[in-house]
Amino acid sequence: TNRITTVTLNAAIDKTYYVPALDKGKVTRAEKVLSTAGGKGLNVARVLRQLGHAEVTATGFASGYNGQFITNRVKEAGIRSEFIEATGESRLCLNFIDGRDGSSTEVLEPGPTVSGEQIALFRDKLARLSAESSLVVFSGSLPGGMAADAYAELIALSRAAGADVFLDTSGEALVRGIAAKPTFIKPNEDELAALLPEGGSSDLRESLQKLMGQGLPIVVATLGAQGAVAGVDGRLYRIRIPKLQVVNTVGSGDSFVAGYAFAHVRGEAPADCLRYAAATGSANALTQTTGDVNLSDVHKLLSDISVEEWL
Ligand code: TA6
Repeated sequence: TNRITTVTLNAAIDKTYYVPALDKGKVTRAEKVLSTAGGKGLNVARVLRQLGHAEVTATGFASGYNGQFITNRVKEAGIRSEFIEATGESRLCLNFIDGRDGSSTEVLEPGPTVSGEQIALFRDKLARLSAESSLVVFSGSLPGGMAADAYAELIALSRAAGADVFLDTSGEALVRGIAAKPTFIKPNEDELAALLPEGGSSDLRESLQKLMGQGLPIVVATLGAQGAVAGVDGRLYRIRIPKLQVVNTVGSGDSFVAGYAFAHVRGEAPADCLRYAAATGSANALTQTTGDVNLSDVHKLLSDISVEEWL
C-alpha cells in the first residue's frame, strides 16, 4: 500500500482575513475570510491529495463543533478522517493579510488539553494506521497534556508497525523528537543551531552535515525567498526558487513537506524530491488559501527551480 498518514495532534480551523490595513489599536473590517481545516498535518494531507496522491489518511485530535467542521472539510477533500475527539473545542488559527504590503500576521490559539485516556486511544489508532501506511508524517506543535518527548515515542510506534516517518515540528518537541531518528526533518535556520549539542555553528553546511552524522537521513532548512538547503543521504544540496507573485505564504512549509513526501514514496532521487518539494511549497504562496496548490502551478514551477549539489 502507498497510503500516507498525516498526524495533526492539535488540529485547527485556519482563518485567513484579507484586510485593507492591520494597525495595532485600530478597527479594521475584513474584505474576505477563508476558513480551512488546519494545523500543519492537515495542510500536508490536503496538498498531497491536490498533487494526486490517492490514499491519504489524517489523524490526531479534533474536538467539539470546530472538530466537526475540520473533519467534514477533511472528508470533502477526499481524505480519510481518523481523528480522536478530545475535550472542549479545537483551536482557531488566525492569519491577517495586510492589503498594503501583503504581510501576514498570525495569532494561534493554544487549543484543548488532551487526557491520558485520549492519548492511549490515539496510540492504538496510530499503531493500526501505521501498519497500513508506507509513510507517517508528524507535523506541528504538541497540545497541552502531551510530554515534550511525545513525538519520539509516537515515531518509534509507527516505525515498529513498519512505516517510514517524517517529522516537521519546532522547539522542544523537535529537539526531543529527533532522538527517534525520523527520516525527514525541516528545522528553520535558528532551530538548526539549537538541535546541535554544542549550540551548533553559524555555518549551515556544517549544521546539516552534523545532523546527518547523527543518523538523520534527510535534513532540510527552508529559507523563504532564498529557497532551501538540504542534506540528504550524506550529500548537500542548494535549492533556488524563482521570484514569486506572493499572495499567502502561510502553509508553504507544509506544502514543501507534502511535495517531498509525494516524490519520496514514489522512490524519486533526492534532487527530484527536493525540486518537487520546492515547487509545491512555492505554488502554495501563489494562492489565497492556506495549504492549497494548483497542480498546473506546481508543474510550471518545476522547470524554474534549480537544485545543485552544494560542494
Ligand atoms: O504552517 C502553517 C500552519 O499550519 C497554520 O495553518 C496554523 O494552523 C499553524 O501552522 C499551526 O501550527 P502548529 O505548529 O501550532 O500546529
